[in-house]
Amino acid sequence: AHGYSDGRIRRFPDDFLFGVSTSAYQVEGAWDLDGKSESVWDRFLHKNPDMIADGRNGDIACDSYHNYKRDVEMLRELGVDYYRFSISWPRIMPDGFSNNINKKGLEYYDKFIDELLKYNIKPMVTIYHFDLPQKLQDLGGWANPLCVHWFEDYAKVVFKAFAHKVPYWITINQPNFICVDGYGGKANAPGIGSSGIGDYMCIKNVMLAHAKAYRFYETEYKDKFNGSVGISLAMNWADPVINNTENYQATELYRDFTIGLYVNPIWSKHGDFPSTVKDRVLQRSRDQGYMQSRLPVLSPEEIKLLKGSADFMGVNHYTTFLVKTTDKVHSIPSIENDIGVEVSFRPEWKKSQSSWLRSAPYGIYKLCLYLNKEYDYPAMIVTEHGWSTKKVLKDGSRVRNMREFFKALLLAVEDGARVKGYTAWSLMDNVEWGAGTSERFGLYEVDFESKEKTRTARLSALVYKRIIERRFVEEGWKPDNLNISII
Ligand code: PNW
Repeated sequence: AHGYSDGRIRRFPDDFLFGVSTSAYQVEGAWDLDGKSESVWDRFLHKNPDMIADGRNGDIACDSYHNYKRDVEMLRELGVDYYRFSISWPRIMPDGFSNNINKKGLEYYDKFIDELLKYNIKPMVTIYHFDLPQKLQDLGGWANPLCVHWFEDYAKVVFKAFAHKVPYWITINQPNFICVDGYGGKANAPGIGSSGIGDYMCIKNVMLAHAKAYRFYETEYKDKFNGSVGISLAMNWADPVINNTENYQATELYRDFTIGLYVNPIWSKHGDFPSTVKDRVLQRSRDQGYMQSRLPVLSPEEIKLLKGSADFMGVNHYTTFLVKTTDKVHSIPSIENDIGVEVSFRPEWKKSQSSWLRSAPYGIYKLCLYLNKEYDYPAMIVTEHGWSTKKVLKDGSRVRNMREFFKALLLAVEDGARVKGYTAWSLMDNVEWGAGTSERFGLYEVDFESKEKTRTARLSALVYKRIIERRFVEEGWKPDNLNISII
């Protein structure tokens, strides 16, 4: 129905790279070992244990801090080109600042990176994936403009230690999740609940922090090591629930708030936040009795700093939402009210184990073409895409979701999308933030009850391995059994 059902086999380009992803809080465990200090997620889930769907927090998680050799074995089994993982700020800088650099923390990542390189697996390092040192949260965290410099100092330490070994860098994962869910909302750390205010303060600071880190690498290391530095943005697709002009316009504004707010400053011709978003927040602020906008302004210098500050666009894509307008204006500010829409799913889109995630594979095709049109054919890497199930080894729904996604992605590549790589979320089951381990995203299942946190390949692991080997999607292919081994 969406054009990729013409039966033609499309191959991944020869230089297309395959990887898998995790993040530090979600897999490492060892939350207070060897000098690591408390992160905002440690604090948040220790303080609110009832908020975790199954009560399991990241204190131990997959215990990758001790099991990292097994993790590399799995990467070899899959045959991936690279591994995307994140570094924990409070593990290497327990006070948040560079006065106290934890040698043991650096050693852990150094050993791990060497283990990857030994087997020719390229590290793709996310410098920040949600786990701010609690000590910096006590100073206001990302709502404080000083956080831009705190992050820059942290990024310098990380680059200095690993720039010679790491070809791919992601400064920050999903500013919208950090800010809209963590500072606007209350369900994610640090849970500030200042929607329409704190979220916007955070967004400006996170974007500037990214740009500072990018510029530092550009100046100090680009010539020497020629690595690529990007940022990962959550980019779900959105379509109008019913095709009429009003919903179409609402959908465009929704895209500007969820995609453009983060992409425009870096990739648009003139930089800055989208004018549609600036206009809407100013309008709503005025309606609420505030002469000035709740959305902070980017100065000409800041606009310049941000513009072009990425070698690739990291696309985290999971699903598609349907949008319709609601035109109530509330007296109390919120980003939801600024956007002014309701979102839903098409009832026939298959459900995953996560309420926010339905299968609508055509979304990646439309998203890629939209990004090409709006932002002049940016270089992209899909830095996350995945599917959640219950604890089950025969994960047919994940296999289906992956195959459909690849078919739509390959069609987008054929139609001009410059996608250089794909990263499955996730290598293995892990702690899904507030969802605990009730939602499983892994190609490998993790037995959290066992002392060893035993990892077992799922059907999807074998299918992914096969796709990496053959470089196209074989519709009916099934393995004879669920064994996987290193070849
Ligand atoms: C990502 N949505 O977050 C995160 O980067 C990962 O750490 C996380 O484990 C993974 O998705 C699976 O949850 C998202 O609502 C959270 O569309 C929510 C959405 C997308 C991504």
